[in-house]
Amino acid sequence: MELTSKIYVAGHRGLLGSAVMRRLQSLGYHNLITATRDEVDLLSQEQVDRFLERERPEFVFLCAAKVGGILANRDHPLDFLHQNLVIQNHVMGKCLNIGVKKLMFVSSSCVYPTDCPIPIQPSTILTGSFEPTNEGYALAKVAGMRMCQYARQQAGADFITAIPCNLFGINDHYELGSSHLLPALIHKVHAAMESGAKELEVWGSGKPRREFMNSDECADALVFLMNEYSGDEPVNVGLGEDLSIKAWAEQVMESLGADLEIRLDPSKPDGIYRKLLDVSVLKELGWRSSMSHREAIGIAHGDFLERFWKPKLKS
Ligand code: GFB
Repeated sequence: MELTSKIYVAGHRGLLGSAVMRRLQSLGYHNLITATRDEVDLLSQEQVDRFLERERPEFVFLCAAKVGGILANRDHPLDFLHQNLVIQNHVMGKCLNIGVKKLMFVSSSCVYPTDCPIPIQPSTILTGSFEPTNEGYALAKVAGMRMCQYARQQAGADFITAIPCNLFGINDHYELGSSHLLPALIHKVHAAMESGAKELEVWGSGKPRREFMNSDECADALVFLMNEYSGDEPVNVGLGEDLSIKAWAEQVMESLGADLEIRLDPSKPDGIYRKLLDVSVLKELGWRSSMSHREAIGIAHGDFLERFWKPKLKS
């Protein structure tokens, strides 16, 4: 990409899309196009077609998606399958039609089979069944990844896929019923500190392991890949290390300065036991992470206070 390239970030208000915007802007890219949901509803083929026909971007980061934590995914598989298929088909279909220079599709580590060797390599996609709690979302993401590969093979289009690990950071969702693990822990630990509660409720057995990365770091890797990688194979994006759910709870308590007793709630699902990504390709290409967990939790806590907690106290 040139600094003057016309770049469309789909989903620019979301956790990852907003981080991609910040990264592009900080690097000096200044011809960025965005559209809010009110301006262009990505669920409408007509609106997407009109927008892309008019704007004709050269590069596209497809970050727009319906996302949620384990309960939201388990309880609304229809929405996760349908909305994600529709959004990605509309954007990728029209981008093929107008002939963009390059498109990056953002997938998810939930595309991997429940039972595959750790660390997980992209070659294991579709070698086994999906984790049931996120099957709808995973099916949509696998379809998007295959669409990128077929677009390369059949149409000669430079469509690539990145597969990030679990993310958290600025513009995350903090509602306890629908959020992911890290924003939920930050919410619960902060609320307990404010109320003087002594316990922290942690769902499931506390034993599964998760790889969580700050969204700005992930965005840095995505912009790097857009410039450095053109290939058929999806590229994993992560840190190459994971922690147990219990260890994450302890890490959040330590970062926020809390000392609570963990109370496990076995009525809630554990989900997949482990999904640590093999990030050797990203490393071989030259990308390195630079943020500690403590720093990443501090950034997310600041976002939680500004956008969620303080406005809630005022209302
Ligand atoms: O981030 P998360 O919701 O989603 O993490 P997944 C779920 C894990 O954290 C389970 C435990 O083992 C939960 O039992 N956990 C403990 C909690 N306490 C909490 C809590 O308060 N809230 C939440 N949410 N979890 C997602 C998929 O799976 O992975 C998405 O649902 C997406 O589709 C994402 O692909 C990458 O890691 O299980």
